[in-house]
Amino acid sequence: MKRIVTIQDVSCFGKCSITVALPLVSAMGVECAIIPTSILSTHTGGFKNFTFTDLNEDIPKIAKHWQEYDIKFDSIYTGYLGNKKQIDYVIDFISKFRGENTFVFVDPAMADKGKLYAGFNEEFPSHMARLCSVADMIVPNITEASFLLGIPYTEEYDEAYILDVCKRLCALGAKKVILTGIHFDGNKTQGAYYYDGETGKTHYYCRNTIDAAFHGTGDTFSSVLCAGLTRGFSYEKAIKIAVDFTVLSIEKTMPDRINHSYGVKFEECIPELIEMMK
Ligand code: PXL
Repeated sequence: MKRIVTIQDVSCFGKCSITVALPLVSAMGVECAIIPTSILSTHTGGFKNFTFTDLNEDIPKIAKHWQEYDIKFDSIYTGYLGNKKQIDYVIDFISKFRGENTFVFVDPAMADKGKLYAGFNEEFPSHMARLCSVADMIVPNITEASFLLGIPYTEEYDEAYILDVCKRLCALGAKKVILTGIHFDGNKTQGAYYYDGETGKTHYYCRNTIDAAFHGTGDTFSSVLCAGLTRGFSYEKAIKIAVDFTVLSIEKTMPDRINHSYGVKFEECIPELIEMMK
């Protein structure tokens, strides 16, 4: 069995980060260890007065204990990180736990729709860019990509622009990029655009756009994608499963979209996820 360690926050209510990664990575038949980096009462999207307690100093302590047992991971999967200090500790963790075949997957979860999430200052993306520079694969949306590169955010683009963004992200140091939420036909469809900085290969997989926004869909996509790639699925298969599962989770939530905008009902789709892997 393959083993992932995911390093991100625990948002106690709201279905994102670790509360999405653990069930989905497990459902995909991959062992999931965790390093919780902060504890929040809810995620920061749409809730007011959420609590935030950082666990910064636990990160090196957990790493040191694991080193005593020579614990190894097939993949290191990072998501939302709350401050610069956590990013520094995570970069240090990667340098200590990266073996020859370790897959380092970084979801620079920090922004959407042109804006940084609540609580991040304008300096934060430069620290996330340092983490991206050591990744085998990064999975930003177009807002995050713009912040990482320090370029204006736009939803008006063509494939040449997207390819250039991918190339510039690889120039930061990331080996492969998957841009999420990419559309080329006036937003009738959207999907994931893959670029391999080593071979120059590209791949695009999209589905019809659903006109609604839910929190945690990026984490749903990343968790399934990282687990699929860790299992050894081809990037085409892993991307297809991750996009199709995210779309299915959104479709299942649509009838209850007003009450449930804080997260998607991915739990009801786990039987289909297992089918998709066959
Ligand atoms: O889903 C990304 C995410 C993770 N963790 C926290 C968040 C968000 C998005 O808003 O606020 C705490």
